[in-house]
Amino acid sequence: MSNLKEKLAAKIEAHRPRTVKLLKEYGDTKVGEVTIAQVIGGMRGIKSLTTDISYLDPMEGIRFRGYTIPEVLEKLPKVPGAEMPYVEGFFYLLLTGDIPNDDEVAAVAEEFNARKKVPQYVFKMLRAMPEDSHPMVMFSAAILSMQRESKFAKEYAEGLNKFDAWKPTYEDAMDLVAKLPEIAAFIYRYKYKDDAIIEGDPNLDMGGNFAHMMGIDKPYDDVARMYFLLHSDHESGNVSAHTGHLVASALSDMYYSMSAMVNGLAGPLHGLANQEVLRWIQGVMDKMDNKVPTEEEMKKFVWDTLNSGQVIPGFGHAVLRKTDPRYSTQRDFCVKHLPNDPIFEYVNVLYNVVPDILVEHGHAKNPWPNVDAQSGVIQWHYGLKEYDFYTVLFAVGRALGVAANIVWDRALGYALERPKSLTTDMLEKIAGIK
Ligand code: CMX
Repeated sequence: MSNLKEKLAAKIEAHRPRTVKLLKEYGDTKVGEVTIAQVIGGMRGIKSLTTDISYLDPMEGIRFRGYTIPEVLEKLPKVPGAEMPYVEGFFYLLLTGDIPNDDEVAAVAEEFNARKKVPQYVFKMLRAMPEDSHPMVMFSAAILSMQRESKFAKEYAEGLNKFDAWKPTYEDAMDLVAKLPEIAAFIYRYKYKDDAIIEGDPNLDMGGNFAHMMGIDKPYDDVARMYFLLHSDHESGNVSAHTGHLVASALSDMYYSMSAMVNGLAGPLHGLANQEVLRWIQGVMDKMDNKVPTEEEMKKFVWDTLNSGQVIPGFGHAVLRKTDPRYSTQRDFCVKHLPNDPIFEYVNVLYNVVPDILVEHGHAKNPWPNVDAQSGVIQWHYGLKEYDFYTVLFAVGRALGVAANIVWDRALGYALERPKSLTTDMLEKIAGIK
């Protein structure tokens, strides 16, 4: 049995007084000011959430529990013979802030194995859905259908002390995270591979088992590990993480919250951008008869998209102001494993032309590529060409961060979210127009 829950209990006990002190003694201290542009403009930049799981610096990019992506990849225990670390060890890091040792990782892997069996009714329900249901709809519905399994919901109904609320939440997190790769692989094989389901292998780690169930050979196991890790968390304000947190703030359990998180991720301005990138590139490939365009030719395609009032998927970001390190890590992987892949060449040409064009276009605050610009090409290379499925992979990864956050939300008793709305009249009065 893993020591994760005991370790978490000690961390939580040590952390609680910090939150209590901030609230009780410094509750009136100002954090910042809010402008009308922020109120109308999607609350951009308003400092109004707390998380210790990750922090996103606009210039440096993401740090998970204080570690940059290269540091995480270097420090976490690796699967023997693999380049990438155990997803299980990464989840341990997100939850506790500590780099686990080999034994601790093995124990979490064992625990996930014990929890990963998906109830049969989930598969039955998925099979009953319309054939053209988007995989994200299937994924979200599968998670929601398991709400009846929630240990938090059961204990809450029986009367749960708020200081203990994190314990069944943790159980739900472990139960659900363990099952997500199984559900995702099922959806893929059912929908795109004639229902030829591949059973999981209990001897494999989460990434290795996912590759096995997808039916894709090495090094796709490392692709899966890298992908889940990179997509896990991007602090709390992005749509998926924020949705998960918001829904959980009503004490809706992990299943309700995670299903909602998936729905937020399914928007084309957020996680769905990874399928949009591939769709956009495929459109160019069709027009170019699969020839890699010159930079001049590519510029024309980019301008055509912008002039028709559409965004260039995979570029820009609400917080980042430089190339996303998640893009760079995936690019390094491509350089090493698939340097001559034709779609990788497209992605490279795009990297060379899009930022200058977006600057000239004058709208986007950040002209640089984000995580989604580079992720689809790797999936495509290893045979996963059904790009409607890409955001499900993002969702399996994002669930790690959202689950860790919700456990800590309960542990620290974070409040029900309830920001205040104003009317346009009121804003006009504040602005001095009326
Ligand atoms: N192509 C064209 N125009 C873009 C653009 C892009 N890639 N990125 C931003 N813009 C435009 C916006 O549409 C907006 O236009 P208007 O002023 O006409 O409304 C303007 O530039 C200002 O936007 P911004 O402040 O720079 O960006 P936002 O914080 O509003 O939005 C994001 C961020 C990611 C939604 C936006 O950059 C975008 O639409 N990118 C393309 C889609 C994408 O790749 N999304 C994935 C992001 C990562 C993820 O969450 O997975």
